[in-house]
Amino acid sequence: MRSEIALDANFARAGLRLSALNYYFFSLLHKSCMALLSILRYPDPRLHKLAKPVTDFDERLKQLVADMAETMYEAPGIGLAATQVDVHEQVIVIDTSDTRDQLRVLINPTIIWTSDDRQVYEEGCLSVPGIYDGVERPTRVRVRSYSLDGSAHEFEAEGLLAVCVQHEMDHLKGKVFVEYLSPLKRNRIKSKLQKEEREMKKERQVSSN
Ligand code: K1U
Ligand code: ZN
Repeated sequence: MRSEIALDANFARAGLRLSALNYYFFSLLHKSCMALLSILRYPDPRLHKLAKPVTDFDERLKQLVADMAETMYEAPGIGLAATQVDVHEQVIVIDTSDTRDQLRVLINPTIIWTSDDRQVYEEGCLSVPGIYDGVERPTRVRVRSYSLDGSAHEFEAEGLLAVCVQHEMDHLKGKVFVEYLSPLKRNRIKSKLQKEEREMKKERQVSSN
């Protein structure tokens, strides 16, 4: 219920410029058929696919964004790239606010400027559950992207938003944050997650019998 109310406000901010009546019907339609998507887990090879630019700003795209937002809020996460839900198109949702009511939708994003200064942030990833490690990236970035209505926007990000934008844009290029870590750490993480996957598979088999 909380995220339904947040999503109403979030879609309004995310570039869906609709009349009051149209917005009412849109939110009814999307709330009634929003779905939680399953998130690919590292080392799934589909996480390394290159996302294609969005060409059609249509109903299907709005539904994808609604489903991604619901999936991100439910996880919970502060970002989600379409790659992580096995859709290989340049779509990202982000909400780094404490109040969880400031959804950003980035379609076909490009980083047009990065600061020379860099910071290390302890990153996590919904595709690499339970693992957090330091990654160094530019402290500030300037981003150009499109909204759901096809309009172009530019904004400058710093702090957690800058970290999150760069992390999600890496996903669209098929890069997972563990690839910044040493081969030793990466292989340990891979083995841990593969073991967990085998155990979850076994549990699913037992409960289905
Ligand atoms: O998988 C993802 O891409 C989402 C990821 C984004 C991210 C987190 C930290 C640094 C860079 C990018 C997450 O949201 S992991 C979960 C998380 O960090 C978090 C969840 C709820 C509240 C606060 C943080
Ligand atoms: Zn991630």
